[in-house]
Amino acid sequence: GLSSHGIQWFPEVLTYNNLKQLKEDWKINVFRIAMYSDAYVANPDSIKQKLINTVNDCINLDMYVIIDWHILADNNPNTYYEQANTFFEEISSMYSNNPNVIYEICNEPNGNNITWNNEVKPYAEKIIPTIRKNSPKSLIIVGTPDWCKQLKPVADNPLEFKNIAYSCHFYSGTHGKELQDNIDYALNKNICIFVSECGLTDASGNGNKYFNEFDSWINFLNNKNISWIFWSFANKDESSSILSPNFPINDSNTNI
Ligand code: DCB
Repeated sequence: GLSSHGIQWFPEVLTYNNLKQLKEDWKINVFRIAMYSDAYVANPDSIKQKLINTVNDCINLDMYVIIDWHILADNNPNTYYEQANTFFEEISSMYSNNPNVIYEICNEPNGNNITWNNEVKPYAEKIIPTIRKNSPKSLIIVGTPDWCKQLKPVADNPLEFKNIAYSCHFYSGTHGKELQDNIDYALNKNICIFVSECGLTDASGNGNKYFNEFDSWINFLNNKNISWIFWSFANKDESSSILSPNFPINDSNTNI
């Protein structure tokens, strides 16, 4: 699948026509909507409306759609816990029991003092019941510490809910065997891993493109039946964007 960039920055490319081409020509079957938590908190109504429009487009195209509460600069998922809880309460009652919709409750917890046991797991233990009350069987993806690379503490102390996947993110210019070993460690403990974001640049989302390293990552994931989503469907002037900066975003006849 593909991930949007922050929908507060690149909303224009998220049209029904573009999503349809991604499904029919690019053969994606899942689209991730990155809704940055700090942008949502600053401007909830308009950001949420853009998210809802895109979720509906993906459902109408019969794709999976991931609603990504994209924490990043806020490091700790508990920073905006109240807002996250209200958001997931509302959105999961709106899409109650819809099998297309997948919930990703915190993009990338990060920072040296943000641990699985003390910060991320307690957050997940509060948000998951909020979603499950409205939509008992929905798949929920939970972020892991250190920008979704620290899988061992998770595998040693997993959540006690069903239908949970844990996210692992890689950028092939920066991350390699060490992170793959973490995935193997988790799989050996029967932990479900979902690569809800990855790229072929370095971890900044810019710089050179590392195609060979990316291909070997995809072989690794395919061998283990792990789903992956590419960052990003945007026309930002950076090497992780799949559209060029001069992509004609306002032309509904454009072929991607
Ligand atoms: C993740 C974030 C995602 C970020 C990409 C590339 O961050 F989930 O939001 O996207 O990976 O860094 C970038 C955009 C830029 C934007 C920037 C800030 O491409 O256009 O300016 O977000 O919003 C990661 C992933 C891994 C690591 C670090 C970061 N890592 N990070 O392993 O160190 O620092 O954001």
